[in-house]
Amino acid sequence: MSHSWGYGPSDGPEKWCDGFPVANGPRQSPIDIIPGQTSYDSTLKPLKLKYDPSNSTDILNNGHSFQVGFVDDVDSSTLTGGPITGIYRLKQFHFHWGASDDRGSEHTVNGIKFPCELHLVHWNTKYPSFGEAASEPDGLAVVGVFLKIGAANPRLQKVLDALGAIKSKGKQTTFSNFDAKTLLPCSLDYWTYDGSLTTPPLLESVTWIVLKEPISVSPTQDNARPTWFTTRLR
Ligand code: 3J3
Ligand code: ZN
Repeated sequence: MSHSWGYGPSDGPEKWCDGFPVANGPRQSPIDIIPGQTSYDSTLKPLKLKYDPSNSTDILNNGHSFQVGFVDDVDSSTLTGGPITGIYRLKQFHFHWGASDDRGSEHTVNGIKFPCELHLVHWNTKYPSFGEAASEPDGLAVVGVFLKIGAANPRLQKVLDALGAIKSKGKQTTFSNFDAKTLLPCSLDYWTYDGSLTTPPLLESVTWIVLKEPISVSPTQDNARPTWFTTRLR
């Protein structure tokens, strides 16, 4: 039986444990990142993100967010290095946002919420597929990028311009030749921890890699956020 979930008073995060008991597990995400309580690990390597723009396929309204999908049957859009071992393939990216600029991100830094958070979802190629990797403790690696209100970000505009075509759940449209690397900040310095998917099924299979440097989005661009997800208040 599939458990419906959302962000309202009757189906929001406080209720997710009813349908997804792992919500009470030991490595649930998101978390509050407190930089003063983190430790530097000299054994960690720099992140290596190699994305092939020709791998982007479509943009989908999945009812909880919109996600841009990528061809993931070849090693041409990959994450290597950083805290992970092996090769992880890019599956999709999506965003989390709120109904106003004072909230929206899933992770927080010293208790501060950002207006939006980008997640680039990758899966470990030691497993045969995304679906099988998603249930393994080292199956997924998600790169999180905070968005702060500031200068207009032209590299976001192609994504925002596509939203008008996917206003209802299940709608998708072609989204080709998009270079996901253009969404990354200059610095790839990161915090990392072992956690979970931040929405149901909340599987505890994610190596989180949260970039320290946010990217910018202008107030006008941020107001382009889909209002049709108004129930997804964070
Ligand atoms: O539920 C969907 C699944 O149907 C499929 O679309 C999959 C592949 O794109 O992504 C999700 S997921 O459950 O695997 N998923 C939850 C939301 C992965 C990405 C999201 O998790 S998060 O921790 O990055 N926010
Ligand atoms: Zn996410």
